[in-house]
Amino acid sequence: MYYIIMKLYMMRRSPYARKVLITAIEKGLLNKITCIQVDLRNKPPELQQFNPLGKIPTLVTETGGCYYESSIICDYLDSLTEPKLMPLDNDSQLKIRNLCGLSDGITNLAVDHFKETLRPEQKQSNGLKKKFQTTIEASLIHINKMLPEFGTELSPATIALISALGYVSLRFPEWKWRETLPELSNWDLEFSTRESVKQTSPVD
Ligand SMILES: N[C@@H](CCC(=O)N[C@@H](CS)C(=O)NCC(=O)O)C(=O)O
Repeated sequence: MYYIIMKLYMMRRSPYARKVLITAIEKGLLNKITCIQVDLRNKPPELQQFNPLGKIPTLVTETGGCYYESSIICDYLDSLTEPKLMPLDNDSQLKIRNLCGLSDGITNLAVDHFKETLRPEQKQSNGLKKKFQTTIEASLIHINKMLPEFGTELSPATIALISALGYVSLRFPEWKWRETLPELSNWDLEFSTRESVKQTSPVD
């Protein structure tokens, strides 16, 4: 039994925070976490004290320990309860972390692309935006061909991909990846009825 009350600095639409929330729900830990919504333009000073990077998600444990990266926060939460989302053997772990890296890479590009669209229009680089979009689309095509590697069981890798796809759909609905990549769309839809995925679905 866990009596730990943790603090999660987060934003509702952050794809990184979503990975943590899905993990927390799946691990039965959400009621042990106080979620603190952060306005990135006006960050609470204590966030900076815990995490000098000022990034979200940041998880603070009851004893004041701090976890800085979404994947590490997910690892930590996974360590607290059974059954584990991460497989136990080293080779499987390496494979899962590799797929996480690919999925998080898409998220990083989509976040960078979205940030570019927030700049004053005359300052935006169309070349950069095109490069982000082309790389994301190529990565989605690549992943579409390797879905068996991700599998259909919930794991850190599937959570990372679900979050990446949700964020791309939220920010760039006009890309219509569901129409061009129906296998990937069906894979994603299979998870969409899961309570943790439904509850954390990003809204604009
Ligand atoms: N690699 C980090 C990325 C976290 C990240 O970039 N978060 C963004 C929001 S989605 C952030 O905190 N930006 C605020 C800032 O850089 O000041 C993770 O996986 O946790």
